[in-house]
Amino acid sequence: MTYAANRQSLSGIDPKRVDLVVGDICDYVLVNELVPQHDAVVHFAAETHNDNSLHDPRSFLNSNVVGTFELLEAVRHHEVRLHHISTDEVYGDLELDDPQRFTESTPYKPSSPYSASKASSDLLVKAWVRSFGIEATLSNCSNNYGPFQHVEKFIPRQITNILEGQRPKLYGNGANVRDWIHASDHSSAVQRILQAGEAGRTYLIGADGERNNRDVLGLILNLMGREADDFEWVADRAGHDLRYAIDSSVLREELGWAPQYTDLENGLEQTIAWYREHRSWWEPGKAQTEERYRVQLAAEV
Ligand code: TDX
Repeated sequence: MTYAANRQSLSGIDPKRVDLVVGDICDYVLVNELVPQHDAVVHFAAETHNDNSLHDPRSFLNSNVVGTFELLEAVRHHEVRLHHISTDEVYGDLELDDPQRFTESTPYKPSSPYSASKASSDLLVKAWVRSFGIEATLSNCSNNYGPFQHVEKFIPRQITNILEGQRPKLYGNGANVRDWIHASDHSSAVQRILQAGEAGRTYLIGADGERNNRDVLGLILNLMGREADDFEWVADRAGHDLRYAIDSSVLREELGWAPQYTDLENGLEQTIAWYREHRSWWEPGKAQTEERYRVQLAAEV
């Protein structure tokens, strides 16, 4: 339960289907008690926000690298299947006009403390597969959006800013491209890999959703009835990756997966409606998040 967790996310789920164990994945004793009680471990736990990693990298090394190491040791000793969740950011970034997209064989070239920590965790998983023969699969997914996303992330930050009467914030010149996928599609891909993925393999997850940040913000402003220029330019992120793009054809062709959300505007409309209807979910953490951004920006000046 770090700052990014929210107990309200479990409301509405049948309590008989979920056991919430509050603990740290770096806690060797706890992890070794829990892992043998399960058929599989799906390892989503991570520090994920690039901006935070530029200001406090230590927690990223702890959760993402040491935490993954502890899980690997536990699944090795108890012979439990692992699926490791990771990010397209491990591959670095692409030029805007590069015809190539990331594939399973693209070399690793992470840029930020966050992406370097995720790349490290991926390499640990691959080493445990090769050296110890653990039964593990990996997936690297593009940028997620949808309900329940923390308000530090680009899309919910701008939606909730508008709902609170603040102007959205765009970094740099807004030309950076992200490859958007709805969180439900990410989840269905993970489930498919768990069911049918081949041990030791990496699968790339993406929904052909490349858009630059300015265009995405333009869609949000339009859907929320604001003028196209009703936002603020703010200082660029240090080392800001220019473009991510995923080629997910292996997942589609070999495992028969396909995304359900193929229209970003439609997905954004539903996401905006969700944030409008779930103020009690995001409001308590909003001021703290914006305060963290304010402090981070002040430290850069
Ligand atoms: O206020 C903002 N203004 C802005 O222009 C914020 C928060 C972001 N941005 C830009 C930076 C990025 O180009 O929007 C883009 C998306 O930013 P984030 O939501 O911070 O995502 P990103 O850095 O691309 O990383 C995300 O996708 C890959 C997740 O945070 C990672 O965990 C995931 O691995």
